[in-house]
Amino acid sequence: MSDQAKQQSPAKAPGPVIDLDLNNIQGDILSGFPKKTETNYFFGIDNPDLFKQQLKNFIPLVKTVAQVLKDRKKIDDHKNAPHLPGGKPHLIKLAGVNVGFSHAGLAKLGIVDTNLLDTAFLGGQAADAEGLGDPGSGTGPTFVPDWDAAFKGNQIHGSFLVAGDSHPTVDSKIREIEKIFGVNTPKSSICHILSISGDVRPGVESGHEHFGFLDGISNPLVIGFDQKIPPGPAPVHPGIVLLGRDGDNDSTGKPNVRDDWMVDGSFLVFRYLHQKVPEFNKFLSDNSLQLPGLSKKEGADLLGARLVGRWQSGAPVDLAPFEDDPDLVDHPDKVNSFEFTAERDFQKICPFAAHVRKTNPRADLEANGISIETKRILRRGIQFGPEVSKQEQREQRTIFARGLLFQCYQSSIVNGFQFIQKSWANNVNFPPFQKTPQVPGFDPIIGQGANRKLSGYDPNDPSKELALPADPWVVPRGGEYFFVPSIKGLNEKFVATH
Ligand code: N7H
Repeated sequence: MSDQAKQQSPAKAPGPVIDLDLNNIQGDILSGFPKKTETNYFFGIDNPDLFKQQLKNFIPLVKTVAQVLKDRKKIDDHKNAPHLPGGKPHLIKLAGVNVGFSHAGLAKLGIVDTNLLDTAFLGGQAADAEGLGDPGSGTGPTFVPDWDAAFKGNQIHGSFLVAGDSHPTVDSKIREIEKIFGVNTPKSSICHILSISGDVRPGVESGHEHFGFLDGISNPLVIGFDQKIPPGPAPVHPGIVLLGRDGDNDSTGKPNVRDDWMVDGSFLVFRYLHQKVPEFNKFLSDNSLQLPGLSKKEGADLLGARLVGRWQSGAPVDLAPFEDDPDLVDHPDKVNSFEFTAERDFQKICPFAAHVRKTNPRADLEANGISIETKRILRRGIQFGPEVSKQEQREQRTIFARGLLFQCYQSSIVNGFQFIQKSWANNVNFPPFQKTPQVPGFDPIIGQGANRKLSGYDPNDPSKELALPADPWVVPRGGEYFFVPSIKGLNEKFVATH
């Protein structure tokens, strides 16, 4: 069938799915690549016909969910294998490759994507930046975000996501990909726009983001994929993440109509978020909470925990309100088992605006009969940039760029990332329904807007408000929205048929 004929083939509304086809779904989506380092290789497509031919040789490199599960098993077996006394197990050499396309990229390839149905994706992230609250100049059509040039002008058509155990492994995979697409040769179909690499932080900070908090704890479990469902937020239907699967519904609850090639794909949001770590630490120290028996440092740690909703250890404030309890983190049955029901109407225990409460309000909405299932996202970020230097610590200001390569998957950016950022994090009146006159305020970590403040930071007097710095600690410097197709989708829609 010609490409054009395929584009005109009738769209299908899929029925409920029984089994997920793990060989058809790109690996990072459901299982998350095991990784010590990851590179986002952003490219433009110069020669669409040639690209479609070369893509045939690239698809075998794309790691599926089934393959990532095998990789994870290999890693477990390796960790459990007997090693020489005193000898540390080395990491096994593993790489994972995925690919996504922006709307501009699909347009360049002549792919009609109307049934992707996502206005955020169709417009691209730069067009969304003002609505997300990103700083910039101008307004409406003339708005230009304060982003790095590469992310402006819709020039990014796609992204190769390459993760692995080390830089040499990832670099050699990238060279393999570049060879397939003839980069730097006369037979090149793409141009390399920018690569951004992230690394897991070293030593005891491994797994912690740059402000020092353990990350990657709470992600939605997916019905039909995750085998164990520990206590915590309800698992989500696969269609919350995958297009065309059970739960991928429109606002009236009817299954979204998708084209065949879209099924099992997912939207990837990439955000290049810089973090001002010395400034964040200075703020915590300057505003350290003065409670009986707490040192200045402990008061600063308590304030940090109340801004995030978890201690740096990962222990939830809702379960450990005034003192860290790192043991909670070692118990899968406890670490996510809270609903903000300990105290729903006041904020002595956890501020309404705490980052994890804003981004997953749990019983704040669900106890009022409002489902949050469609607002759940699967986060897959990694840190970039060096550790804070002695000079930065001394001068309490950022000199070297660092932060989070934020990535999340969902079947609707409008319901997922965009909604969380705009309608929850930036919305001072969210979460609603509390029986106090206090306005919750901004999410102190990612909330954007003028006159940023939050209430509830001081457990002694939850009505007190804390003014946040006009220059936020998290600064967006770019980003894009991508569609990450299934293997079938790649083969049937993207590869040249002649
Ligand atoms: Fe957040 N942080 O260190 O403060 N985030 N986040 N995030 N975030 C979470 O539960 C952080 C960002 C969500 O289910 C934790 O895995 C930082 C964006 C959601 O309980 C920590 C940045 C968006 C959750 C951080 C950042 C979200 C979550 C707790 C930017 C979406 C799960 C660890 C630099 C718009 C909530 C964990 C739940 C958790 C931090 C960005 C969303 C520590 C530093 C842009 C949904």
